[in-house]
Amino acid sequence: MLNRRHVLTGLGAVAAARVVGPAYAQAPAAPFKLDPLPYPANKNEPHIDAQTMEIHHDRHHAAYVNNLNTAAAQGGDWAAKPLHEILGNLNALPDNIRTLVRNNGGGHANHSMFWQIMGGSGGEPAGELKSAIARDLGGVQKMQDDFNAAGGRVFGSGWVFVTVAPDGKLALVSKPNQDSPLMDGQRALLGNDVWEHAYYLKYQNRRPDYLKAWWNVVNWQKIGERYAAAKAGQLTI
Ligand code: MN3
Repeated sequence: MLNRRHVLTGLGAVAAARVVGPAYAQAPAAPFKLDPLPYPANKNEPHIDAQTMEIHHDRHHAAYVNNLNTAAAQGGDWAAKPLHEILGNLNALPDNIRTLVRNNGGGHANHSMFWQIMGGSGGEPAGELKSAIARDLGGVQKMQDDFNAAGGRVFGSGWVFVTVAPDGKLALVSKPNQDSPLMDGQRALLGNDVWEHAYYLKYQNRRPDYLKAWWNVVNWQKIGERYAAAKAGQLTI
């Protein structure tokens, strides 16, 4: 019996490893590092230009990582925890670094998710995820319309997310600055960055055009993997 149980456990672990991609199998802990873009910077052309991708990843995201490490270097046990746990317990942080960690830890988590779900060719999700979108968000077209409208309503800088609960339930949420659904103990299935740095070179003040075009570079296969990981309790960031 013992052997059989070990075999089953082993198979379960292998299956889970296949479902859960390496970038989000385990949320990172300090020292935090900037992973390279998972595709060339021009992969999202013509919808998102290579220069925007490079500046956004190599400078903006890099700055969040550096600032988060600066906060971690000030000491405390908190930095040994995985990022989703840190962001889920901001109140436990020392007062003098809480805002620094909120802004830069949120920025690191949000952008780590963001790169991963782009680099695709848009279209439509499949299978269980498509059914969940129909059930909870009124279908793909309505989800995209509502998401774009929410993105247009963000005043100043922020994000729009579709969150996923452990039971697979989806919801649309927008957040200011670099706040993350992780701060509410939730998980982001997908999200779009509506800070001007995400689109200004190509779209200037036309944020609605950017929001609409962004769906052309979404990678539904990756998002489907994130959905499966969330339902398996293994989506961290
Ligand atoms: Mn950004």
